[in-house]
Amino acid sequence: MELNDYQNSSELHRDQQTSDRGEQEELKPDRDGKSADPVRGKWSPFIIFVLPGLSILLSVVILSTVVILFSQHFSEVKVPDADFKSEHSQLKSNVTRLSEEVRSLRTEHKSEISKQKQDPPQVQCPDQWRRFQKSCYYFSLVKKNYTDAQRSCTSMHTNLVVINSAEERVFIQHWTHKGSHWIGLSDSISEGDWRWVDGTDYASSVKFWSPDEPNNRYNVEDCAELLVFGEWNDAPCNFHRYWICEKSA
Ligand code: MMA
Ligand code: CA
Repeated sequence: MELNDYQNSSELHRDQQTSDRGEQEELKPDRDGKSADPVRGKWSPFIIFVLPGLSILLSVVILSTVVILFSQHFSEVKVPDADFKSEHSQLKSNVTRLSEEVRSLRTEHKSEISKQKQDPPQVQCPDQWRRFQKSCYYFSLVKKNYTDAQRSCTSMHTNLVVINSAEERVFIQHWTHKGSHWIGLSDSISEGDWRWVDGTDYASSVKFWSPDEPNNRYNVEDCAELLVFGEWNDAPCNFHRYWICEKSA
C-alpha cells in the first residue's frame, strides 16, 4: 500500500512537475523511450539523508535494546550462578564432614561391638554391693566371728570372698574399712590343709600371706583374715572381724 501510495504520489508529483516546468529536460523521455528516475527529484534529499539516518537510528535503538536485554539476562544468570556456586561448595563441605562423621561413628560402633563380644555386659550388682570384673562384693559394716560372717554371706546366697588374683586384691583393698576382714579361706577341717570356701584349689592359687604366716599361733588359728595392708594372717575363728562376701554378677 505504502509503496503504491509512494509511487502514486511520485507520479502525481512528476505529473505536477511536468505540467509546472513544461519542457524540463530531465523529465523528458530518453531517446530509447525510458522515463527519467523519479528519486532524482524533490524526494532525493529524503532518500539520501533522512532514510539512512532513520535506518541508523533504528539500528542503534535495536542494537541498544539487544545489548540491554543481553546484559540484563547475564546479570540475572550470574547472580544465581554465584549463589549456586557458594551453596554447592557449602553442601560439598557438609557432605565431606558428614562422611567423616559417619566413618568415625562406624569405627566407634565396630570397636564397641567387638568390646561387648569380648566382655558382655553383666547384670548390675545390688545396692551396697561393688562390682569388679564378673563378681559383686559386699563389704560388711559390722564385725562378726568367722562362722557368723560366713552365715551372713550364705543368707544372701553367697560365700566369703575368694581372692584369685593380684588385681582382685587391689580392688578389695580399695573398699575395705580400717581393720581386718574375714576371707573364705580356712584349715579348720584339717590343720595345714587350707581350703577355699568355693572349692578353688589352694595349692595352685595365688597367695598373699604376711611374712611368717600362717603360723597357727597358740595352735588355735584356723581362719584367714585380710589385714589392712592387703596381706593374710591366720587368726582364731572366734575373733570378731569385718567380712567380705563375693558372688557372680
Ligand atoms: C600377730 C601374729 C599373727 C597372729 C595374730 C593374732 C598381729 O599379728 O602373731 O600371726 O595371728 O597376732 O592376733
Ligand atoms: Ca597367724
